[in-house]
Amino acid sequence: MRLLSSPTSPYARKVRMVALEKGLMERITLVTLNPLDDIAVLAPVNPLGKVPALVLDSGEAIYDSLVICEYLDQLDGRPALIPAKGDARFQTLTLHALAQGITDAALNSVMERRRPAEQQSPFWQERWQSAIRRGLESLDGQPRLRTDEWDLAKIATACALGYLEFRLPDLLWPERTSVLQAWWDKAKSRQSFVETSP
Ligand SMILES: N[C@@H](CCC(=O)N[C@@H](CS)C(=O)NCC(=O)O)C(=O)O
Repeated sequence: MRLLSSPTSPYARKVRMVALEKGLMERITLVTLNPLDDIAVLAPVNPLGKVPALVLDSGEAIYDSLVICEYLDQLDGRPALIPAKGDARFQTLTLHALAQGITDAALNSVMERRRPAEQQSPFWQERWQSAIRRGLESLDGQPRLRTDEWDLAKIATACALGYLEFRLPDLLWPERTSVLQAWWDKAKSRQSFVETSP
């Protein structure tokens, strides 16, 4: 399998963490590219022009990051990171959506800050940054963060916080996020997180 990836993409990091957690990296060739500069390579695989994208040995392409994580999770490697069914599955996917939504808002905010000042929208910046603040406060209240096992939701949370620390450290930490901060202090030393550092 070939994983089209960029070293700074929080979405690609999530996929790489899943592959590491499941012991699947030996089956994956990492193809590092820049989605903006290397669109000629990326678009034939993912018409949306985004990383990550996974190309199977059959030539079939899989995207986006959640679908790739699901694909890797159902290969042989252990442990399972997304529960197969029931309440646990939807709790994990919802918590993943929360972490992913924080990442989406952070990425939007970063891209907006790179535009010429006169073209930037204070309205959207405020909306994205409010979503990040509320999202972090919501993560802080999640009982999952008090458990030891890792799953896709925790991986996505680590990637969201890692991206904020990397690109928007001023948005970390809002008030009332002490549980999340304590969790983050430990999560940062997870091997799969360390190995995928941007
Ligand atoms: N929902 C997608 C988001 C992927 C994404 O936005 N990747 C960024 C890099 S961090 C990208 O490739 N951006 C290029 C573009 O939007 O044109 C996923 O989860 O994989």
